[in-house]
Amino acid sequence: MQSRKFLALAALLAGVTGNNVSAATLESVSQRGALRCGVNLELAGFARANSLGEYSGFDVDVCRAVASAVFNDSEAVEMVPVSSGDRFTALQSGALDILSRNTTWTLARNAQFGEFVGVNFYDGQGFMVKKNSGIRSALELDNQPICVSSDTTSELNAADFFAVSDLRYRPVFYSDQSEAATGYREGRCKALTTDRSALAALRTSLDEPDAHVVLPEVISKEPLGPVVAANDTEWENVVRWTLNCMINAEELGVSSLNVNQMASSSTTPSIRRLLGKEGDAGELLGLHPDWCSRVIMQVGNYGEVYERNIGPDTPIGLARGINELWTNGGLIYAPPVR
Ligand SMILES: N[C@@H](CCC(=O)N[C@@H](CS)C(=O)NCC(=O)O)C(=O)O
Repeated sequence: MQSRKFLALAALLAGVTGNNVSAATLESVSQRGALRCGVNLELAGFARANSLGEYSGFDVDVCRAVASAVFNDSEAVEMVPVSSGDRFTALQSGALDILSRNTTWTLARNAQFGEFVGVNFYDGQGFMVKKNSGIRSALELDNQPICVSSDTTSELNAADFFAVSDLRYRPVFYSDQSEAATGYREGRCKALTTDRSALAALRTSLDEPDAHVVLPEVISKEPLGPVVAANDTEWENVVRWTLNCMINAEELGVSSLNVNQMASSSTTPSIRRLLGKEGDAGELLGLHPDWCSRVIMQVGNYGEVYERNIGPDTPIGLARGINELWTNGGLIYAPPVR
């Protein structure tokens, strides 16, 4: 009787598991020898290809970090450029293993399209105008044409902002970024609206960046982060903890410059756990014990990735601001490895 009950339970559990686990992404990625990462078509500092077709940027580095954790090879990534309109369809169709493309975590997207593994950039939406327009506040944009990407949170937030500010909203929609930039440059819109980080990036690609100004208003919360398909907890954890590895490394003072030495001689328990010298973090993720050391060695910690791609010393020139570590008064905070 006892054993029959047990068998029934085991069969039930097997059935439930069979239904819920849709794809073993870690396994299929491993077999393929590369992961497929959906990135922006072109956004300076975040995702951009050089003349050889090699991608780099802040969002691209999330993909490279996961490739380092899984393959010990930051190059084992196939970059798949996706637009704001096709990013979620691409993720759901299985064409992408990760979507890492200035994508805002919202309830509806989480419920419908996939799991956000964390936040790699806390952003907010703003407006950019030509300096010589004389406009110095978004409240001066009543009934002015506003360039905005379709299928974005930008489109929705702008509508909210104009409604609550009692201003008339005149959106000019575009589905292609270069078209929008051209439209804005040629004066078809008085302002361009999207995430402020993207405005900073787009500004650098205009002929005379100094002739444009980002207005002071921040009209929304845009927590940007990588997304994976739903129903694959194992893969979700690999991507989530790769991001957490980079954040924890910065907090613990582990960088690409000292990771080897830290791995061999640090006696700090949290550093030893992060770098696979103690505990079973790698095993729990289905990865090599050195998974996080490899990420830091090949890609760097969160701060290094930030400074290299979008920090104050780059053309994008974004101060850390709220994207400082929590220990420095910012919002960047990763749960512990233990
Ligand atoms: N974070 C926002 C906006 C992201 C977004 O797609 N921004 C624009 C401006 S940078 C863009 O990439 N447009 C190009 C395109 O539509 O492919 C979202 O997740 O909806």
